[in-house]
Amino acid sequence: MMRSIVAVITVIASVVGPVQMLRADELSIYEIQYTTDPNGASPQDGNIVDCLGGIVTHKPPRIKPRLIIQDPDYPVGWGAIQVKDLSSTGVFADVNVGDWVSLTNVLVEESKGTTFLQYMAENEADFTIVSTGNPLPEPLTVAADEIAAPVEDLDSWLVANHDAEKYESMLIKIIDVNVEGLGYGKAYDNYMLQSNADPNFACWASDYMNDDIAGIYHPYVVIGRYFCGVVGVLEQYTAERDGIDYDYYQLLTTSTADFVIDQTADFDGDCDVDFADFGLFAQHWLQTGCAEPDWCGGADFGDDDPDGIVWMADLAEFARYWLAGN
Ligand SMILES: [Ca+2]
Ligand SMILES: [Ca+2]
Ligand SMILES: [Ca+2]
Ligand SMILES: [Ca+2]
Repeated sequence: MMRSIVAVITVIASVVGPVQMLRADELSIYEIQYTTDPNGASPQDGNIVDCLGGIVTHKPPRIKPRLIIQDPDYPVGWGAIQVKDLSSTGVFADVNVGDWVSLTNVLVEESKGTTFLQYMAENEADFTIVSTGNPLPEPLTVAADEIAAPVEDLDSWLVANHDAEKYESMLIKIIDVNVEGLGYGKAYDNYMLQSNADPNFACWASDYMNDDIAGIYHPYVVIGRYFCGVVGVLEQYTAERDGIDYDYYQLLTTSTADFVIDQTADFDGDCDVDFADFGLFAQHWLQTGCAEPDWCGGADFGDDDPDGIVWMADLAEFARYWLAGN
């Protein structure tokens, strides 16, 4: 009998390997973030996990060391997460934007509404720079109402729902907005970006993670300012201050480049320059008699002033904007 038990254990051990080798598979960011819970908390909250990680999209200045990483395999939601160095030993000093970082033994923790991978020495957390120089994921363009501003009540500012949760920590872009208010939020550093397409829609933004901040806000952020587009990392924030409860999502800009002001070659008005814009430009190819105010749909915009015909000079100009991404 004893011999047969030993034999069975030996067989099991040979299949599953030594006990100390047993560990959960590495989780993708998606597997950590994805939830159907209306409150949006990670199903891994409280667990110590290994994570396949993602590309570092931002390494914010001035605050407790952290990385924001995004997995480009999940471009439409649940694809990014924040990593915070709670050991404060400068472990991420040599990590750069564009590096792909994977992590082991990090604690998944919901903190003030946002899911973090907490990097703690006592858990023997570790990380690997898997590759460097990766292109950053393209910011996902969303409508302002998809990350809607919270609704004010007597003693609260709360979002109506957590539908924006899937964008948490992802690079996203909203287009065609104006700055319509300053001084919102728990730290009074939020501003309102109101949609020009539908003024009923607005979202909150903040510059506290911006490399190029001056004072509370980036210098571009003034009441009434128009932006073709604003890019940022979305963060949820929950807190109580002065008897007021807050629960909101804020678009966190990362640098001056996140404020898109002018897109000269953006022919379809979506605040980028891509193949769709080239299609509209090409419709005017070799058109003559271009004149004010339309200048052949704007296609007569070559590097000298408009000359009335859409030809090589205009194509070269378009190509310059296309290559520059604006
Ligand atoms: Ca959240
Ligand atoms: Ca989350
Ligand atoms: Ca465009
Ligand atoms: Ca021309």
